[in-house]
Amino acid sequence: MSSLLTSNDAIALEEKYGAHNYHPLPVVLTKGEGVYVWDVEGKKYYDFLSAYSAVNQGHCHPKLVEALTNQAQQLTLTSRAFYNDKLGVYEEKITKLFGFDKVLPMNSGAEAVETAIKLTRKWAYEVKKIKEEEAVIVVCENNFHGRTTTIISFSNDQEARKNYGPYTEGFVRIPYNNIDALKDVLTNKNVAGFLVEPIQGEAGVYVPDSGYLSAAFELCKKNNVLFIADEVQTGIARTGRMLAVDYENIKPDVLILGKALSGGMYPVSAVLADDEIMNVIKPGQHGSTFGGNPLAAAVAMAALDIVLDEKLAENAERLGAIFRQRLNDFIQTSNICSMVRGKGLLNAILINDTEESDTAWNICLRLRDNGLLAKPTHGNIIRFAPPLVMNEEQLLDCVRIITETLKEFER
Ligand code: IF1
Repeated sequence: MSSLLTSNDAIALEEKYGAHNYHPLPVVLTKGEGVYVWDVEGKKYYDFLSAYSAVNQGHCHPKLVEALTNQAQQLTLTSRAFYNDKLGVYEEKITKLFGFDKVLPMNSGAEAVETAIKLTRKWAYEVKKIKEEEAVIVVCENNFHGRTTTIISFSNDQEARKNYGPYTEGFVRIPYNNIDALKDVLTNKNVAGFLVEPIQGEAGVYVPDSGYLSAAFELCKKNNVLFIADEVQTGIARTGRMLAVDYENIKPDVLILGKALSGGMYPVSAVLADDEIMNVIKPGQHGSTFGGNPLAAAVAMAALDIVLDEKLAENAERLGAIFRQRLNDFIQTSNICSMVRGKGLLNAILINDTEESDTAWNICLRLRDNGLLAKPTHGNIIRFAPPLVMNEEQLLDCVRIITETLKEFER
């Protein structure tokens, strides 16, 4: 398959006419199928990023394409001014699947995080009876929850927040994976919620100590504080369970989903909670034009079915263990790579060089030449997150490509 554009043409067009808010790896993709993508010159690659864990079900999954195209020929958007025949069916499916009374459907992950923040504040004032305008939400150092003005207000990543002020108030940041820090901050009776990623993705796939999330959950319960799990990146089977919090048998008070909730086919996000929390939002108090549209509902139902029918969580757990084992074997004799960490098929390696070096970037350029696409997160960390439909043979082929490429950078 080739495209009318050459890679250089496509890159030049984006350079000239597109905002420079990204610095993509120089590869121009024109087709995706399962674990593979092709560039405009016809070269084939393993996709080891999955659009930041949005394409867990694999590129252009036939059942997703079928759900999208069938619904697209019937009804795509009514707005919530009227009912439609897909939303209620989807709401019943997703609430029963994750065990909550209700869902509030949105579009992007950031919109779902913003919805969770508004929901938590409203619950704080109307149920917990915190004095209005004084609710505090606790977040973690090195968090990533999206890029709206409020969300970057509680980020400590200067790239994400600098010169976007004035910033939204009402957030306190504590160290991640530090239960004493949470205990201390919860002495403040104005704390309404604790917003946390079960694994910090963008920060570099930081997996907290076993027991941290359940201890945090118990502390929140004890202090009548909502435990808000942002599973936009870790959810939908990515870490080897349907949700990353499942490893510690936690049912969050508020659950945030996005990305692979649609399998990358359409922007779909969701906030789930039980009635005592969700019912604080009354008609006209929150919403969005596209939130809960029939096209999104149809795609999300198919995306969830694929995860269950194809046992993607089990596959992610099994292949993730093989991946980390093989990379750890390699690390024993490597001086370029010092660590591999992650859960399921959300993993990252640390490159033995400074944050400022471009070694990780250069390794990703060589991985591209060798037929595998990945991208560094911060500085010297490379995230590896293939679609969860990968099989063992393909995974071992990717391990070969990764280790052979890393060897080229051995000192
Ligand atoms: C970019 C990062 C990943 C997320 C979590 C909410 C959102 C995200 C845990 C917001 C989005 C995306 C955003 C995208 C790159 C990617 C990313 F590098 F930015 F941080 F995955 F790690 N919660 N993450 O990871 O969801 O509004 O994007 O749908 O902005 O560059 P969104």
